[in-house]
Amino acid sequence: MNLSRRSLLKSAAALAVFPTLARSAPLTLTAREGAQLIAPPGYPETDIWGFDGSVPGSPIHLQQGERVQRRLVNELPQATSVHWHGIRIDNAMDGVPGLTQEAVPSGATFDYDFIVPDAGTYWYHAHNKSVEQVARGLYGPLIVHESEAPDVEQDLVLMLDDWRLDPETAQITQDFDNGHDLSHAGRLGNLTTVNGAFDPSFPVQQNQRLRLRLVNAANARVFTVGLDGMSGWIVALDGMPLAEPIPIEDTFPLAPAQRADLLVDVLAAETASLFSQERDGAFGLARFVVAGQAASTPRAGVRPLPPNPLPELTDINNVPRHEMRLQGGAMRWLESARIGETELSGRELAQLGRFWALNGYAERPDDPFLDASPGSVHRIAFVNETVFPHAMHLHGHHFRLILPDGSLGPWRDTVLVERGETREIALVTDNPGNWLLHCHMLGHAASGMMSWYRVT
Ligand SMILES: [Cu+2]
Repeated sequence: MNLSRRSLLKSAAALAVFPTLARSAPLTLTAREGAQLIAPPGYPETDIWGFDGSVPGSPIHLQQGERVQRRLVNELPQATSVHWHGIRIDNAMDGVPGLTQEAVPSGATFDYDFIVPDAGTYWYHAHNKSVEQVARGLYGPLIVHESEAPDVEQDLVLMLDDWRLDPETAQITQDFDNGHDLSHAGRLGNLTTVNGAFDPSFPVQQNQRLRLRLVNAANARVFTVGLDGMSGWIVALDGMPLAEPIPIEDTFPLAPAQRADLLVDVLAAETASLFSQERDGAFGLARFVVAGQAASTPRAGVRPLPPNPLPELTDINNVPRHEMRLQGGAMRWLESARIGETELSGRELAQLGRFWALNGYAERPDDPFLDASPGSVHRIAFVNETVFPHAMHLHGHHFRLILPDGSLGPWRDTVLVERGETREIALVTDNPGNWLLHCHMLGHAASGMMSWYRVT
């Protein structure tokens, strides 16, 4: 083909007139209303808000090190944003209104563009008015695959949620700012789902090995997860592989926002199940219906997943230790706390819907809780002075738990701090930016448990 200078100029002009045709159109993630059967069969569909109109929202699957590009399109009647939970991300893409970006108004868009450095099980969710928006269904899975995936027959993402529905209409009750919930355990529901469905079933074969990627997307419920008819190992927590997989011998807690990757073998001849053990008994979350045999015996043993490129963190002696006291809530009512530099009484705070505080602040303070230089090591002690558990989440970094004997435990991004307990963590602040630090019981975050730290 022989292009004249004139036709070259013409095509250049065409590119200028239709620039979007010259580039590939961005992939979109549309936050919008939808309807879905959440409740058991026989109930009407529930009106939800979802990414691309469903709950969970569109799954995002990538290879480790790949780039995520999504144009958030907000078709909701409220401003929103997206937080990519557990991704050690570029700060500007972290999705926190007022800290890393402005909330995206109705009808507007925002382009997210970042690299995923770590393989594992992550999730994304709305981060504006989260107590309402996540409760309405604005979350989805973000799965980053290892270059060498473990040998399994099925890789299943199971997003656990807890809904408060009107038992007559199956519609979401809209009491998101209910003071009783905010000041107690948070918004606990009356219906649990996996992947937006009540008691779903998955076809399996006996002696199949499954990877179960559990994600707790609930506002406030700590699931106490157990397996029946399956046995196996926890191989990753909050996305990060365990150096030594933990055999599952009992139930284990999965707090809001936490993830656990399991490798399990199906032992049952008919039905296996995933359940949650609550105070008043166990209830089923999902069933695994067995049809046929994959092998005559289960596989032997398990190997750890390949490690992620986390910073070196071995010596935590002689590093600064920062205390964060978790305060307030029912039965430990705040006497006073600050909003900005104004000290308010507990009564005044309650009138503003504030029931909790972190180190005396009932709102994200102007100054960071921790001002860290890049690459420095810090210990944070969460001192729970309340009578409720809290799931403390750091944006931007994973941290290591410090075990009671002082040794370093698994990497996590969310730590469950039980009532009256002190949990210590250690981290290397290697990711510059302004990072949120908050309770992931979303009602607690909305009513005071918000702070932040800075790496500059
Ligand atoms: Cu909390």
